[in-house]
Amino acid sequence: MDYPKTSLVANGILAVQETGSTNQDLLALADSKNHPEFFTLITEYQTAGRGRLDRKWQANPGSSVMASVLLRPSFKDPTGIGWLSLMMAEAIRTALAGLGIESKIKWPNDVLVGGLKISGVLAEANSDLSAVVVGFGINVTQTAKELPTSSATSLLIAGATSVDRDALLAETLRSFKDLYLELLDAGGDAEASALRARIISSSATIGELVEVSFPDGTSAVGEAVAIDEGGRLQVSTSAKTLSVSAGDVLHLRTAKRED
Ligand code: BT5
Repeated sequence: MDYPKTSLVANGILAVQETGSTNQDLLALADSKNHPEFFTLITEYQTAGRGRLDRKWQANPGSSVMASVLLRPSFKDPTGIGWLSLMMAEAIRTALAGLGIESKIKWPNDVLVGGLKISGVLAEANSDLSAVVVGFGINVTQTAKELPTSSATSLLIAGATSVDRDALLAETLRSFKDLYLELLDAGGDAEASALRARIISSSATIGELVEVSFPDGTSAVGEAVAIDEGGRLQVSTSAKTLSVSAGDVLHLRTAKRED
């Protein structure tokens, strides 16, 4: 498939029919320094699509938008990097709103429609943090049977038929670029760029009773009360307020309603 609209927004694109993982490929390309910021790698199918924590992202050929964008952040404030996944989720939310689909952001990297996951974002950096790749998948034409889990949904299921995947990707990148350049102008300070306020107003997680599962296997239950200046989720438990930078979040009231 061709991506003429995306070409106008990205700073160079490469669209491949199939690959292992666009994030993995773009991280490898980033090291050569030949590719500029906003260079975008797109594919129709991934054989080893990555989620966080060694999980998989699965989508059948041609069913989705799957792409990774290259950034070379020069924030004076390193907390800026913590915001990149949320920023892409907000850009996707904005692009979906343009199609008439209301969505919310589930901290740290999901976009939900009606409580179900329509999109996931994965930001990965190279070892010296000189390049960051932000990859995302948006489910477009999958039927319920074609989706990998019952907690997933697609634009088709949400009622948006005949979606132009090129236009959706172009709008997502346009919106991301605006947010990123604002954050850059503010030196990486999410407060000054109003990014934090915007993410909070789009959040499905703030105000929820959540169970956070940490990468070390421990977990905690509390109310998600805020997102701090570094993009970390603040969870108020009976003992103390936790500042969570990495973990999985289960919205307990929603999970109960779905039982
Ligand atoms: C994510 O991880 O949601 C990040 C997904 C990022 C995918 C993009 S595609 C382009 C780029 N290249 C890559 O290799 N990756 C990025 P996480 O929060 O860990 O969620 C993973 C979980 O989401 C899986 O364990 C499944 O339960 C679920 N899942 C997998 N495929 C899905 C899909 N198509 N729709 C909804 N949920 C899915």
